[in-house]
Amino acid sequence: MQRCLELAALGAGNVAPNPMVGALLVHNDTIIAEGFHEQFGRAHAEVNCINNVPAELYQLVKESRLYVSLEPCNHFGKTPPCTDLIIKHKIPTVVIACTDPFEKVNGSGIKKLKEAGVNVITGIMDTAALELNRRFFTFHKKQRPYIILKWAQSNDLKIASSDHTRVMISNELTNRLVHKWRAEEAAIMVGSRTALQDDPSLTTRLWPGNDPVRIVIDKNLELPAHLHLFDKTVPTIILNNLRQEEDGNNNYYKTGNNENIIAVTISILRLRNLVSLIVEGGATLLQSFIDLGCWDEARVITNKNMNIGNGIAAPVLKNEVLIKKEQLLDDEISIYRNAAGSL
Ligand code: AOF
Ligand code: ZN
Repeated sequence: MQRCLELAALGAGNVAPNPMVGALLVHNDTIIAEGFHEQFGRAHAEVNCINNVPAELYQLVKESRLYVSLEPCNHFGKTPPCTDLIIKHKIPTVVIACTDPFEKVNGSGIKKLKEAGVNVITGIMDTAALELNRRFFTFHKKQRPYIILKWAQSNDLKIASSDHTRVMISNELTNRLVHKWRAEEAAIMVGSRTALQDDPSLTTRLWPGNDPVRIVIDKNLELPAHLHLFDKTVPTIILNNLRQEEDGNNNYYKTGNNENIIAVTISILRLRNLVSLIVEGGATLLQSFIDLGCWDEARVITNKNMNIGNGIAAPVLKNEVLIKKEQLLDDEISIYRNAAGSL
C-alpha cells in the first residue's frame, strides 16, 4: 500500500478535482504490474495497472491481489466502473486503503465487489491515504474546499507597515516555495485592500504548474482596472455587490449585501468543483476564516531578521497544532493544522 501511495502521488497537479490513486497487482510476493491515475478525465489507476500486466504474465492475474489506495469506483463517470473491470478479470482479492466518499461511489464499489465474491480488505494505511488526498476527502466529506491560510510576518508579528505600503518580508527562495504552493491548489483568494496595496498577480510564474483560479473581494467595484488581478490571463472571480457577468476571464459574481463572504466563496468553489483554496491575505480576511474555524492548514512565514515596528498586526490562529517547522535562509516556515480538522 505504501507503494500504491507513492504511485498515486505521481498524479499530483494533474488529476484534481479527482483524487490521486495508485494500484498494483501482487502475485505471491511479487509485484507484476503497477498503475496510477495520471490525468483528469483519463483512465483510473486500476485500468492502467491491469493494462500494464506483461502479456506473458496475464494468466497470473486471476491468482493475484489488487492493491488500490482508494475504493474502486462503481459508476459511469468519464470512465466505466473499475469494479466491473476487476470482476471481469477475476481478481480474487482487493486490498483498499479507504472508501471513496464521492456520492456516486461511497461504499457501493466495495459492496459490488463483495457481492461478486471478491475478497475485500479495507483500512490498510488509511491515515496516510486520507492525508495524501486531504483536499478531495475534505471536499466530499465536509462539502467545502480544503482551506489553507498563508501569510508572511516580521519577527514582531506584523504583515505590513502602518501606512499599508508593501514590505517584502519573505526572501526569494521562500517566494519560489509559495509559487509551488499556489500550483498545488485549485483557487487562491485575497481581500480588496491586499489587491490594491500589493497589486499581486497570484500566479505560479516562479514554479512550473497551473495557476489557481483567482478570487478577489471588490464590494463596490472600486479597485482600479490596471491591477494585475484583472489582466484576464487567469480565470478570476470578482465578488461584488453590483455586477453579475463574464468579461473574458473576469467573472463578476454578485453577492447579496449582507451575505457572509466566506460562505459565498465556499458555495462558488463547490459549484465549480474547485477542491482547495489558499488564502493569501490580508489580515482581516485571514482572521475571518480563523474566527469561523473555517480553515484546515496555516502556513506562516516569519522573517526572524526583520522588525516592522508600527504596522498591521498579523492574524492570530486559534486551535492550531504545529506540525512542521523549517528554515529557508532568514525565514522560518511554520505549518499548522486546525485541531478540529480531522477527516
Ligand atoms: C477509482 N480509481 O484511479 C480514481 C477514482 O469522471 P471519472 O470517471 O474519472 O470518475 C471520477 C471519480 O472516480 C472521482 O470523483 C472519484 O470518486 C473516483 N476516482 N476511482 O476507482 C481511480 N481516480
Ligand atoms: Zn475507477
